[in-house]
Amino acid sequence: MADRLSIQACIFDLDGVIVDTAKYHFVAWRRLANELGFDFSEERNEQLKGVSRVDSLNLILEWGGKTLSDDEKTDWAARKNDWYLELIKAMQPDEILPGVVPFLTSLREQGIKIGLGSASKNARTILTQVGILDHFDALVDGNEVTHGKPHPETFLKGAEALDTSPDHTIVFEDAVKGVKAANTGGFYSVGVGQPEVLHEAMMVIPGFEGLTPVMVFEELQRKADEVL
Ligand code: B16
Ligand code: MG
Repeated sequence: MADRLSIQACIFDLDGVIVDTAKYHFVAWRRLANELGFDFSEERNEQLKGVSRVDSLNLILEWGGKTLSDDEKTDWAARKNDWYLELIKAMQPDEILPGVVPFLTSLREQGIKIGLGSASKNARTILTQVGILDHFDALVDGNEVTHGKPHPETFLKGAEALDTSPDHTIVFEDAVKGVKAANTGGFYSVGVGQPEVLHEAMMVIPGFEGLTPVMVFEELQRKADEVL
């Protein structure tokens, strides 16, 4: 039997874990592509999950075979963000993914600290818009990091802000790059999505509906015991 897990904090990715903003990113990126004279599919949009704004733009331009100067890239990225902000302005609390609020509430009741670790520079706006900003003790977003996921900086800064360490912290992530970031940083990693895609995560959940923190702690403990 491994040492008992002593979890002090949980850090959540935003897009794909707390809310599904990928659909709004897709609409805005697609508008950008169309205005530049090409298109891309929803399947390709999957590859943009968890990827920073500038890296997403570079990928999309590559798909469309377009070359832009740095100044032009800055302009188009700003335009895309304006369209995206316009879309998320209409978001409502019912867009919080099922089971997330009860899960966060239960963590708080158990004295476990809660952080957000997102690549998005709009994370605070989104959490405010859907009314759950006050569930979080610390927020690390795209404005605060130099290295995007799979670099662990986002989550390491989150753990620091929560005054804890990776070996006492669980990261919830829907993107392969985010799971890698959590693992590299020495965190417990929980994938949110499909096990075939997120096989590097220590455990995978389909979502938070019907899930309690204790269920996650016990499953992670079971995995830790299996390793020994
Ligand atoms: P922004 P996450 C990521 O959020 C999105 O998954 C990704 O599609 C987006 O490009 C990135 O944030 C940057 O977003 O343009 O709002 O700064 O999954 O890390 O919460
Ligand atoms: Mg995500």
